[in-house]
Amino acid sequence: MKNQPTMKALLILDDDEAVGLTLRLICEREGFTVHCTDNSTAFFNALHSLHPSHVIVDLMMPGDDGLQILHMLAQQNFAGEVIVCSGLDRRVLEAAGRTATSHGLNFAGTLPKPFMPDQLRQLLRPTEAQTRPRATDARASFSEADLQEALEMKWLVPYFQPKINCSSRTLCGFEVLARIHHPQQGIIGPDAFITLAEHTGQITPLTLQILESSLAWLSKARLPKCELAINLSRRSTDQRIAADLIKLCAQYDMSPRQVILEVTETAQHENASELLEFLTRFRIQGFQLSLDDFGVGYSSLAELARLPFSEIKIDKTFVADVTHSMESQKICAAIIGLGKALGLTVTAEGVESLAALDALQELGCDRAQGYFISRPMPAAQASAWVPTLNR
Ligand code: G
Ligand code: G
Ligand code: MN
Repeated sequence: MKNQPTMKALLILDDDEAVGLTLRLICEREGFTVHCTDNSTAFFNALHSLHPSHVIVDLMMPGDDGLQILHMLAQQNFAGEVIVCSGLDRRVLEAAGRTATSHGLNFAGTLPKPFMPDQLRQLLRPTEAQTRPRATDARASFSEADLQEALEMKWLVPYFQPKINCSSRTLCGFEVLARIHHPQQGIIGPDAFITLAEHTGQITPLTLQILESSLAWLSKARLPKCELAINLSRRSTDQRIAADLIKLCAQYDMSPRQVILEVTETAQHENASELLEFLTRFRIQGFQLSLDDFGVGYSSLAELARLPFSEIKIDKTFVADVTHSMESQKICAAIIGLGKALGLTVTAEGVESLAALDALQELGCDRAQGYFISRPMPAAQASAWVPTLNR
C-alpha cells in the first residue's frame, strides 16, 4: 500500500456487532473516523479505500483466521497501527501480537474481551514506533570490501552505553558498541557488519580496533573505577586477541579487572574446548567475563555451568516486558536468583523505563543498561555523561 494512511481513521474487523459498536463509540469520541466490517473480504476492500491509520482485528471469527489476516496485512505493507482483540487467553493474545511484530507490522497492543475504555484509549495513543523511522536493512548493501575499507580508513567508531548500579543508580561502566561512520552512508550499526565480519575473517582486526580505541578513550576519560565491557564474538577466539588485550591494558595503564568481555550470541562456537580454553585464559589474567543475551539462543544453562563467567546479562526481550508480563517478570526473577546463587553479577539490558528499573531493583538485579538510562553515545558525550535518574 503506497498511499499515506488517513490520520485518525480506524477500521475494525469483528463479527460481534455489540463489540463493534462499543469500539466505534469509544474511538469516535477520541476523534476517529470509524468503519466496521464483519468479514475479511469487506475488511480488505475497506482497507484499500480508506487507508486507515489503525486497524483492530478480532482473532477468532467463523471462517476467518486472525493470524492469516495479520499475515496478509504484512504482505500488503500495511503501515498503520495494528491492535489485536479477542476473548482468548492473554498468553495467546500476546503470542498473536508477537507474530504481528515478527511480520514487520506496527503492533500497538492487544485488547482483551471484555475491555475497559481506558485500555483501548491507551492503545490509540501515538507510540514511539510511529515517530521512529523504520530501520533500513543495510546488511544487504555492506560488503566485505566495504568493511575492509572501513577498517583501513579507521571509520570504525566505538559508542559507549552506560551501565548503572540498580540501587545506587550511579555509573559503573560502559558497554562498547561498534559503529561505522561512513563518509557517504552515514552511521552504520553493527547488524550490518558483525555477522559479515565473522564470516569473512575480519572479526579479529575489527575487535582489536575497537579494543584499542575504547581503551585509549577510557584511559583519558578520567573516570576512575569505571568498567569497560567489550563484545567478543564466539567466532573471534583468536589467541592474538588475548595477547593484544593484555598488552593494550598495560600500555594504557588499565587493570584487566576493569575490562569485561561479553561473549555474544551471534554465532555458536564449533569447538567447545577451544572456547573454554580461550575464555579461561582471560579469567586467569584477571578479566571479567559476561554471558550476553542470557535466556535466548545459545546462552544456555549448560554454558553457564561449564564456562567461567563472572556476569550474566538478562536478554532485553525479558526486560522489555518486566512491568507488564507476568512471564517475563518471573523469568527475570529466576535469572537473578540463579545469578546470585552462582555468585555472579546480574545485569539487565534493554531497560526502557523508570518502572522497569524499579521493578528490576526490587527483584534484586545488580546492574542495568538501556535507553531509559542512556542510548549508546560517541566518546565525547560519554566522558561527560552523569546519571540524572529519579529514584
Ligand atoms: O546497538 P547495537 O545495534 O549496537 O548492537 C547490536 C549487536 O551487535 C549486539 O548484539 C552487540 O553485541 C553486537 N556488537 C556491537 N559491537 C560489537 C563489537 O564490537 N563486536 C562484536 N563481536 N559484536 C558487537
Ligand atoms: O550485545 P548486545 O546484544 O547485548 O547489544 C545490546 C544491543 O541492545 C545493542 O544493539 C544496543 O543498542 C541495544 N540496546 C541497548 N539498550 C536498549 C534498550 O533500552 N532497548 C532496546 N530495544 N535496545 C537496546
Ligand atoms: Mn553485549
